[in-house]
Parts: sequence; structure tokens; C-alpha cells
Amino acid sequence: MIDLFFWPTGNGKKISIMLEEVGLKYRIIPVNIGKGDQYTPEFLAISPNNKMPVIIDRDVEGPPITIFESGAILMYLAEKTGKLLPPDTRGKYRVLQWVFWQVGGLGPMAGQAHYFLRYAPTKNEEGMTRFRNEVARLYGVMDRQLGKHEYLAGDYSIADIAAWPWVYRHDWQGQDLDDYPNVRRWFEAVGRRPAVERGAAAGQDLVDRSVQMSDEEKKLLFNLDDRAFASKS
Ligand SMILES: N[C@@H](CCC(=O)N[C@@H](CS)C(=O)NCC(=O)O)C(=O)O
Repeated sequence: MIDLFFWPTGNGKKISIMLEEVGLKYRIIPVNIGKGDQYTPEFLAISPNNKMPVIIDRDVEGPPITIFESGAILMYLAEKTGKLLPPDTRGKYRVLQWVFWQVGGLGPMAGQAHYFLRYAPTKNEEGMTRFRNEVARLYGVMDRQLGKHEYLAGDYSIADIAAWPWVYRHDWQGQDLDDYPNVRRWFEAVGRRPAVERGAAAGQDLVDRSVQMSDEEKKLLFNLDDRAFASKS
């Protein structure tokens, strides 16, 4: 049994989808990042960067294995099960370069787009333009790759699982999939996988998306102080 410290966001869903794909038993331990659960001493002890997802695997020889950072967790689960990451050097790095591209590029840039286009207390045109354009560039990169290959690294792999939950929020990033036909084809194909459907639905009951995030929640989640709200009308 794997303990998954989780909140239903793009980074969390990478891991619920992966666990569904590889068929490992898991239980969700909610980390309400809008309420500050990520700052408790117990959570910081397993996640020093105060972010979820984190897993604890007790089904191992010796002491339990604890891992934070979604890319590292995806690699661990792939290696543990021998699924969705080829074992040979060529195949493994063909996949890992796209996993790192997502974790270091698409995720952070799309996250900033979510902030400036959706959550920022004041409208900042420069931030909105900068991150909408950067995400557009990254979707262009994906579109070219997916024009040549069925999946990001050839066969379906952890690279697709890393990217899919972020493309799911393309509208929050100011992107229209009509502009990226290969991304659309891939997004729909991945979304039809039963394990992806199950993993994407995981923990949905934890949040009520009809309720707007409060200023206090924004302060916690986006590391803001009162100055960020000063010019709010
Ligand atoms: N690089 C990390 C990013 C994880 C991350 O940004 N998690 C967010 C939610 S999507 C979080 O826990 N935020 C809480 C906070 O920043 O206080 C990963 O890939 O696991």
C-alpha cells in the first residue's frame, strides 16, 4: 500500500494517474494546500519544499521509502513496477528528457499562467502576456513532437502522464487546442484511457470549484503578502 499525500491539482494528478496505470494499491492522504496543511511540521518532515505530491512506500525491504517531487515519484513507480519507462539507456532517456521538460518547463510556466490569468489579486498585463506566450511556445514544442510521434517519447510513458494533467487546464493558460491539432489528438487519446479517467477523478470531492479562493488562501498558496492586495479595487 502506497500513501499518497495529495491535493487534486495538476501535480497531484500525475501520481494518482500513474498509480492507476501501474495498478498499485494506494490511499490518499489529503494535504489541503489552501488551508496550510503543507506547512505542518509533520508534512515538512517528508516534503521540505512544502509542496505535494509525496509518497511513502512501506511495501519495501527495510525502512519505508519517502519521495517528494512528482518527476522523481513517477520514475520511482515506473522502476518499481517495470512499466511506462523503458529499461534500456536509449529508451529511458528518450522518456526522461520529456519528463524533465515537463517538470522544469511546462509545469512552472503553466503554473505562472494560472496565477497571472486566473488568481492574481491585481491585473498585471506584463505577467499575463509573458506567461501566456511562454506556454504557447511550449504547446508549439509539444505539437511538433506529437506531429512526428503518437506520444511524447514515442510509446505511451510517464512523460505523457506528467504532461497530460497540465494540458487539461489549457483554458486556464489562455490556450486553444484548435491551434495545436496534434496536442488535441494526443490529449483526447490519453484522456480516454480508463486509468487516466480514474486517476483524474481521484480526490475531486476534496474541493468545491464553484467557490472562489479567498484572499487568505491566495496568500498561503502563492506566498503573497499584503502588498499584493494593496491596489485591489
Ligand atoms: N516541482 C513540484 C511542484 C509541486 C507543486 O507545485 N505542488 C503545489 C500544488 S500543484 C503545492 O503543493 N503547492 C503548495 C504551496 O506552494 O504552498 C513537483 O513537481 O512535485
